[in-house]
Amino acid sequence: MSRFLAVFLFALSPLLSAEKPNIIVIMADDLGYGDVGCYGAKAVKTPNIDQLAAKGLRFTSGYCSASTCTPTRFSLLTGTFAFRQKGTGVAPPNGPALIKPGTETMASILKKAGYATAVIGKWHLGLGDPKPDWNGELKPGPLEIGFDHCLLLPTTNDRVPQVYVDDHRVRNLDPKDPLWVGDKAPDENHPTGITHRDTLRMNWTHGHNQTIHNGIGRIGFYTGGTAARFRDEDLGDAWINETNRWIEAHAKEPFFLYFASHDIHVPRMPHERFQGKTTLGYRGDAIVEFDWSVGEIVKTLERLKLAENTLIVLCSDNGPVLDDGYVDGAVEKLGTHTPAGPFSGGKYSIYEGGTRTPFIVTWPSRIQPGVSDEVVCTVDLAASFAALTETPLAENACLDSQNILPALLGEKGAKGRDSLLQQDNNGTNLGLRMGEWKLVRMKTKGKSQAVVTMKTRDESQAPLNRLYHLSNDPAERKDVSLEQPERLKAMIAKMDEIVEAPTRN
Ligand code: NG6
Ligand code: CA
Repeated sequence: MSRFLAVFLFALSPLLSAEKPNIIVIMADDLGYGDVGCYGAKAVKTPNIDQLAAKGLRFTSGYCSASTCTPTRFSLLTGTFAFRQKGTGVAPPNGPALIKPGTETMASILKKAGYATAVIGKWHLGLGDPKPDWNGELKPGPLEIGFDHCLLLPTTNDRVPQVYVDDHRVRNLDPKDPLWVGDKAPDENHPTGITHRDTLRMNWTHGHNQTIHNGIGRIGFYTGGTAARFRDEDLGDAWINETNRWIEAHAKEPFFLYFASHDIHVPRMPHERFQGKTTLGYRGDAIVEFDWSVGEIVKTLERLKLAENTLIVLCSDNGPVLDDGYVDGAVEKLGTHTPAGPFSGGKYSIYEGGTRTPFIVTWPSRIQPGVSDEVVCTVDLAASFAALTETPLAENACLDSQNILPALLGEKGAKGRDSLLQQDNNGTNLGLRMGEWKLVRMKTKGKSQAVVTMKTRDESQAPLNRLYHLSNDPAERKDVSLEQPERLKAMIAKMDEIVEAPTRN
């Protein structure tokens, strides 16, 4: 290359390929703001996550975009709020691929930027069109929207089937024992969590009483694929083994890994070596397993001398829940632990506990350690990574993703979001944060919405629109909408504006 060309290229791109950081998004499942040590947890020790926070930026206002899994993951990858596309609530076992091929995603952006890309862990964004072909090619899926490789738990582990999807195929599937998945029992003798409840090793409280696998009732029915089925206890190890293998194979090129742990979603069944590690039951033990995974990833990066130039974002897909359908001790053994920290609500809720979660960003060679109070959200990672790698975004792509890279990197004076919309599962109920103010807009007065630090609050008399001052009242207990009619009006108008039109800046 001529010197001129080199100088020209250098001027054009301050981030030459050698300097491009590797990017790892570690997304926990149902991990609450108060569930880890560096956010105040005492009953469970998370040394690896705490170490990450000590070396990077710990956000006190880091959010996921929805209070359930599928919509948060949809908007994480597409940079567009899930409520803009119908059918993006919690995906069923035979649900189709929700992100259509050709959609710009975090993975396709980084692939264009020259990254090797992979997703390892829980998918829960549907496979196939119009439904998954479990015995054939499972596509479209991650490989059709920018990932080079995937090893997946196809839905979520309380839903069938318990098999790994390796690129386009179910791993270890014996063609002589085809896998069948359906939403009705295949025959009247099919054992279920209802007919064989006394054989279960983890009882159910609601739902989760259809096909039984590994002594645990699930949502949905399946038969066959016996050799392909995994043990719940082995999931954490499977993700780490694959991660180590994949990172080693791509150590010499920039890579992007979306590491989607299943911890600490139900059924909580951590590996035997983590069982009993906390006083909180399997929910706490699964947090320890998650923390172990984080430590293993960091260790691998250090061993391969990649740690300095790897940007890691650690986040969660929604807030915490105790009883999510199984009897696993989470309720009985809670003690004084506060999974949502100082906030109200949790999973399914539009209160802060539903979406304000641990959010840590590290990049040792670039980020100064510290704590940031800037408002940042998982929906913004797509546009921010596009900016980081200088990849232009198409007009119709990542419609709600704002480039907040300087705030994510903790640059001096850098601002996060001015306003942030939050949705529940289907976007029926919405929240809007603007500075210290929070508008909660209910369409329905659901019981699950009204949870104060995991306890039910009677909201039968509450108005549908409520206003809270978050620094005075982080638990959103004192509605000030009557005292602040002008502010209420302005925030409702702002919410309408965001709902009607995308918000990319
Ligand atoms: C709910 C399930 C819950 C969990 C959730 C999805 C019942 C009664 N409840 O419908 O257990 O699976 O969906 O969780 O079936 S998420 O984190 O993947 O969004
Ligand atoms: Ca979740």
